[in-house]
Amino acid sequence: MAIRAEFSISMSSLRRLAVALLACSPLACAPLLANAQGYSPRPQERVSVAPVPTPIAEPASTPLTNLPGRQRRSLNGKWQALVDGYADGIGDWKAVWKDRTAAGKTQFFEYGFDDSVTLDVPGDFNTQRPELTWLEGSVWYRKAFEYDAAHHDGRRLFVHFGAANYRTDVFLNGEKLGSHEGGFTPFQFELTGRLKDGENRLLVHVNNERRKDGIPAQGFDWFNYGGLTRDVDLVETPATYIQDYSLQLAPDSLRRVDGWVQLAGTAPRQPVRVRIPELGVDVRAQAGADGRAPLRFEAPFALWSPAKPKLYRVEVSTPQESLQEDIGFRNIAVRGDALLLNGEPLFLRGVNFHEEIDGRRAHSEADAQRMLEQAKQLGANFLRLAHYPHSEHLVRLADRMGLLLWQEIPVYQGIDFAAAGMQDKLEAMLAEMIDRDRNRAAVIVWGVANETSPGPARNSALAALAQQARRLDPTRLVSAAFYGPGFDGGTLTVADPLVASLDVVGINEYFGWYIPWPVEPEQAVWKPFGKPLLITEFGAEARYGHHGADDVASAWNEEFQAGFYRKQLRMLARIPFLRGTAPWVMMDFRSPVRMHPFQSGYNRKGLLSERGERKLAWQVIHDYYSEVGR
Ligand code: GCB
Repeated sequence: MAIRAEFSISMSSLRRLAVALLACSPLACAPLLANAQGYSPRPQERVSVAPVPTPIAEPASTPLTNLPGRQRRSLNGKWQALVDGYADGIGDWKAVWKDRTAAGKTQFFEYGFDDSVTLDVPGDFNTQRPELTWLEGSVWYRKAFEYDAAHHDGRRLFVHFGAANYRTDVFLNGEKLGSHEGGFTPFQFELTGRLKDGENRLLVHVNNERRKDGIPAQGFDWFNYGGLTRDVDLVETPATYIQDYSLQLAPDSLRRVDGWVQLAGTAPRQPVRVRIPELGVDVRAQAGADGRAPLRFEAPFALWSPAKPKLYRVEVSTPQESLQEDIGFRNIAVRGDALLLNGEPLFLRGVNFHEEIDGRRAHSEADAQRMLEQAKQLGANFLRLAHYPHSEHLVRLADRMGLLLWQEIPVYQGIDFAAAGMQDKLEAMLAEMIDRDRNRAAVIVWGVANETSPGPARNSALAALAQQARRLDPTRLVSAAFYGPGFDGGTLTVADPLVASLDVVGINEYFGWYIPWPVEPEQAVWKPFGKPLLITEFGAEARYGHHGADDVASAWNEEFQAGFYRKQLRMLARIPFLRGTAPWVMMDFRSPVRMHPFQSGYNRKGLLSERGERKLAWQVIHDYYSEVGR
């Protein structure tokens, strides 16, 4: 399987060249050739302009959780946009970030937002204008908003981004607020004290070039949608505010919450109160100098489960602020190789999803609704969100619809674990994912990696991440998806030191597609891990509407794919410690590395076509899920 990783990287470089030579408009080709150094004119032209200081990045504040429960103003909608082919505007010379307006007829700036195109936020930029289809480069976004200083006196204001892919620099009125790296997790900057009365302008530079030291790195099997892909909000808080809280059942209990509330601000020693009126819970605690208020209480919860996704209205308050949201209470645990939900054995009838719908990055609650309904129709109770945190809308909806989730960070295949600063980036990304969703009952597994190869730097990095996940959230399971098993002395197993650090083992297993069957399915013997096993991926390609014999893989037909799954299920039925399966994948999805004529830029392992048409394999899995674990 390691060969597959290299293959996809070299194929993607080839794709870039092919695209550059054959398909691009000059605009889209530019970033393929750029090395992001930026273009500068000849030195004598420079001297006539006063040097502009390089903006200094400031650390972002920790993103606020429970955004829907806060006082906020959406900045979604049309943003003015400039396409910066060579990522030239970020430097001191072009300095697009200064958002200058020419004074008089003799001053010229070679950029301008006033008559620029607009892009919808949220939304990837690639699918909004044909000339941006293949863009892997920089786009500048601008949005003006009004601020009334008198009205907001004593309050704090933050600009919060649900996600932006991949690297983002944010400026307010020509001053840098900070930068963020990572395409799928929220981040924010504080605006307090920097706002003008009246009109203010936010400028956001988003660059989606794939990077060798990125997470994910340069080779991955999905479309690299760039831009402001999720909601943008202005959020207002009191001077000392509720930053986050954890209200979940303790790992060893079906009644007890071991939680905390975290305050941030200048006066963190404040009384804190948590109420769940429906249960008569009214708990008070005191935050210390670090703003942390630990709390513990018991209540006769009706436990959340896929069959009954009960949510309680919870109120968290301080004397200055009161936040409400709906929270479910459930317990997920591992005992030996058993997986237990609320103390009962659980089988995960799963399916994998990418965050894509109608050939674009999905981002809204309506998108999530369509995706989750498909999972329900299949008979699934579990989704693996591949290969990055999906939008908060989807996670909250899963809470309401009773779907369990595996959520992972995009630690995918060829990560350069030894790169400078990599561990910090990994830890920041993991924390951003956990901080956003730690109160969502639906989420039961934090995934720390997908298909990474053992080695000293990787082993220690991922073991540390697994520990960090437990430290940040002791109420959920930690896992990773491994390259599919080796055949060792007659038994199938994964020999990887990382297994020891995980609660659950995930295996991506492609016998009959990438890997010839090592034995007949009925003869396959799997070595126990002493932990639950999930087959986190298995799948084969078929183009919807193509029919033929079920034993001819090269025909890419539906019968072959359905037969592939039937054969797989014969093997899976014989693994005593199997606790769940997730076919790869729910829907065909865009992937530039897929170059077979039947693929034409799509990974075609979907049970559904990209338009939602059911392939024969859908019925095979549907039938299986109407029986297994019921
Ligand atoms: C995998 C990867 C997934 C790919 C899939 C495939 O193992 O985890 O991202 O899309 O295989 O179709 O090759």
